[in-house]
Amino acid sequence: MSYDLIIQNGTIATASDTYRADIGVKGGKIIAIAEHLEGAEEVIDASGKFVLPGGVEAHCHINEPPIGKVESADTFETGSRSAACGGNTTFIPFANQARGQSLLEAIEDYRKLAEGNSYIDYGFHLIVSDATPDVISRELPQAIQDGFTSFKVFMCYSDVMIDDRQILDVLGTARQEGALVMIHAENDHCISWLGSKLEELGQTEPKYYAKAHGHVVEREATHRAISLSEIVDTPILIVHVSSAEAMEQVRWAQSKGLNIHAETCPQYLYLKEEDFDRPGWEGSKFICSPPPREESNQGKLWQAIKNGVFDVVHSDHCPYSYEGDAGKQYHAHEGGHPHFKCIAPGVPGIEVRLPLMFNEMVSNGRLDINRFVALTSTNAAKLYGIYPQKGTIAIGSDADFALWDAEREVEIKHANLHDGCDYSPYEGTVVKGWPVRTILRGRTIWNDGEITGAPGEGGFLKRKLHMDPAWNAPSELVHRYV
Ligand code: DUC
Ligand code: ZN
Ligand code: ZN
Repeated sequence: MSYDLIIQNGTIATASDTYRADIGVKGGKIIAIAEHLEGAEEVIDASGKFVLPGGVEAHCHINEPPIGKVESADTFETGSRSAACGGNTTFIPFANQARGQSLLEAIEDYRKLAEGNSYIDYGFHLIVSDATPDVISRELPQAIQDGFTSFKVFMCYSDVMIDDRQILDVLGTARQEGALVMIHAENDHCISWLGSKLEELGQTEPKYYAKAHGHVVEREATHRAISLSEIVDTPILIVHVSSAEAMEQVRWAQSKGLNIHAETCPQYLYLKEEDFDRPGWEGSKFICSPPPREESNQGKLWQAIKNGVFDVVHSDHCPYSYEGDAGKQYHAHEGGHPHFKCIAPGVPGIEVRLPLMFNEMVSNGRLDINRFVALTSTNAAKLYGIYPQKGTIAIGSDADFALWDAEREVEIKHANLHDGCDYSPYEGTVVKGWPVRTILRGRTIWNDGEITGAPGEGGFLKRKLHMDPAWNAPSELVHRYV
């Protein structure tokens, strides 16, 4: 037998091409792509299906520490299982440094949580919440060498945010080492001032969350993040861009020649501010940071996706259960009514990211399938240093695939999903196109309703630097400050 596995008769789509071919796999790698292959221990007939690179989910919060009494609903086992059932073969959650904690110690803590528990391959972005001189000059460079080549900083949330000067320091190390900084861009002082004013007016229902986190709050911070990146002359990626006004800042920076990357998420393309108006505590299901915006905002984000402003679309899966006293309604159990300040921000969505995007991009014809693959797999693999091992179908790449039935219509019901949460904000949404089989390094881990993988089959990915010369070459147009 020449191959461990042959995938026959499928239509391969990568970020650049769509064509009919068979794929031969040996030792977990793609070793042949040809019109017709024979001689394998296992043959999968992919007639009528698309064969795509496995999804790369590069923004998700798994097993993060509790916020007060509110606990993450996913472990590495449940989060990776859900990701696998949604067509993903790689995910990159965060390793969250607590204030006062060594960054390298935080990495070890998360490695222990993940080891032996993940269904799919994984790396970690680091959340830098304590940018001490030792972290900046010793721990970060060490972590980058160890394969943690991207990190996130927050411009809001008192327990994790760092100030502009500290962000400049982090960017300086990123520039020196060639790493990528992801920035959560919302202005903390504005959020807290607006929140207090709303509270004084008695405006505390979930819908007022969107007012405290208004467009200007995100737009200002986005512009400031871009300025910090310009000063240090190093690329950044603005995560979870929700507001068209923030997106316009990114577009402006890109047109100026700055190396600004951007991500948006399904919640900003499917959910709306009006969802907060649902009765009782229901509105809390949609609270995330930044929040979903008014419906007219969605079209502007779609146009920006078409125009290439966004590199990636990720779920920002951040699961807090709806029921119980350790989730969205913990305050109800203490006798409270829905108050936007007392609801943990985050929505689950790791399993439905790819179907939601396939539905709008491919089934509804907004983009071609190659752009879908680029935005949900290939670009993340490039940005985060795992390409071409991940994110494409090519000789020598890992044999990671999602087989898609482009005709299958599915109504999203949380009861059919596989995460550790207890609701989906997309409940009742009907999508066309579904990942019917997920293959990790040649092994089927999800097969049309059946989980065939196991925790521990996913391995740690030591990531390379993100540098892609086509994207990150210094711009001739930009003034150099340092
Ligand atoms: N946004 C969320 O909604 N939750 C966790 C962190 C974040 O940035
Ligand atoms: Zn964030
Ligand atoms: Zn997030």
